[in-house]
Amino acid sequence: MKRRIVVLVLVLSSACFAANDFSDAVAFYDFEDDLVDAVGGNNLADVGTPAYSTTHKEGSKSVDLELTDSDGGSLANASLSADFPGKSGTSNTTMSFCAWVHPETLPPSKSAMAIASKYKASAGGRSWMIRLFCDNADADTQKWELWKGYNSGDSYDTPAALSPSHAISANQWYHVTFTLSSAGAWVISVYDDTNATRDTASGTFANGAMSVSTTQFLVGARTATVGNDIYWDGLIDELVVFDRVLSVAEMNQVAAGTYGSLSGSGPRYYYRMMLQ
Ligand SMILES: [Ca+2]
Ligand SMILES: [Ca+2]
Ligand SMILES: [Ca+2]
Repeated sequence: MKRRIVVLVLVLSSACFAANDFSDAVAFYDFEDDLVDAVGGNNLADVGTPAYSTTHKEGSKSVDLELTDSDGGSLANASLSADFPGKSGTSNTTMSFCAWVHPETLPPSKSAMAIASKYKASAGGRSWMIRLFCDNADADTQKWELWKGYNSGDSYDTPAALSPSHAISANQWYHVTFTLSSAGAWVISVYDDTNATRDTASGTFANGAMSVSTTQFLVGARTATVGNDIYWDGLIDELVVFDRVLSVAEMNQVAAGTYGSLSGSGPRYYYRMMLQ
């Protein structure tokens, strides 16, 4: 039998595909005038009155959350997709998180601003939270912090922190990422867009896996015992949640806009093979 292989090679310029492909993500918010999840159906409801800014890192807009208006986005636990990290009734304890953030102000001493959370600051509600914190125990240094609950969300580990090599400033872009494994291993890695530097810290939480909880998913705030608190002040863009641990190399791809199947640095090839 005659067998012929026809290979069609299509060379795609990376310039034509300078955007991430998040089709393998749990949730992806591009913040182009709304709080819609482009991949997982985890659409957020407005908290306060979020606005949209043309200062952006992806597409043409970012979301602009005002501290003074208590702005954010929320989705109840029961409405989260089945693969969402920390969803109650699941074993979803492995995750990665990426977002571009551009604070308009910095938190004062002993204060924090949450980028995103599934974390209620009371018993039973603690899963995960990423935030910016002004550490009064360390000369009021601004740090990125990852919080994780355990013991059915009743308790929390000593927070993981990243102190970057350049001081964190208002009105600059940072690509903030973290990963969390089911064994409690964590990585916080932040790309400072202004200084073109990446800082990474890693470790293992003492108390194992993250607790799942019935706490809502919040962008730009934390769930308090009553209402929400530690609101974010500033811009957030290209927020993405995964149910696996990304490598730092993949975090770099996300920051560079080259993450996903039809993207990459340099030409990519598409093979169509027909066996006859
Ligand atoms: Ca955008
Ligand atoms: Ca603003
Ligand atoms: Ca503001």
